Amino acid sequence: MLNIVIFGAPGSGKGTQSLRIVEKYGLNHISTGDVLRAEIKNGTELGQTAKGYIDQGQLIPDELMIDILASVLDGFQDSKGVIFDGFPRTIAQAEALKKMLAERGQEVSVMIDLDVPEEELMGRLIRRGIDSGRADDNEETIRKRLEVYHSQTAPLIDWFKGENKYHHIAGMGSMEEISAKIAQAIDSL
Ligand code: B4P
Repeated sequence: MLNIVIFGAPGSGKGTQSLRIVEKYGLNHISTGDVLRAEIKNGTELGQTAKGYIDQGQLIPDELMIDILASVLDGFQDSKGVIFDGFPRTIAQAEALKKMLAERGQEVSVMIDLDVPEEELMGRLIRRGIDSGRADDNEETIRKRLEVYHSQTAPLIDWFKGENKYHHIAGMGSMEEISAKIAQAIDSL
């Protein structure tokens, strides 16, 4: 089982690279951002709750996110492994993931940290906002998301180092160059 956590600040390339890893290794993919956006699009109660947080650049409460993740994970049958894209984003989520996988006799194989300078992140997300109209890709909300990343999500770097699962990748360069570096890290596991 290959269980990969793809990690990084907003706009670091998690979603982009996850799709490439899924294609190359045939893994299941959980993007918590995509799950929430689908709920918003379908106008569900969960979507309405999530929208309030996402539009403010805030994280959805841990208990809610952990329940969502468990139900998506339970839906995967005969899986070769999973790529966790955008989860965990807090220490509480990381601990919950460790427990959920342990209950299934599994563990995280590696956490890949896509490290991209802040000016580049801002530029990428503003461009995506213009192209896609994503409501949270505007300058004010991006700044808030970056603050939340530094205060609540970046501490996971040390947490995964403590678990001996951390792998740093410099996330500047073409999408192909970054995919090649990620594949090298996965193939060396
Ligand atoms: P996500 O959908 O996870 O969004 P993200 O972190 O903003 O983007 P990502 O990092 O995947 O973007 P990508 O690089 O692919 O989360 C959205 C919101 O949902 C969060 O703010 C939060 O509110 C909520 N949420 C999600 N998960 C949660 C959780 N676990 N707990 C609580 N709340 C949660 O793409 C960025 C752009 O860069 C794209 O346009 C792409 O084309 C471009 N790009 C990618 N690689 C590039 C490269 N090498 N060079 C140039 N451009 C590149």
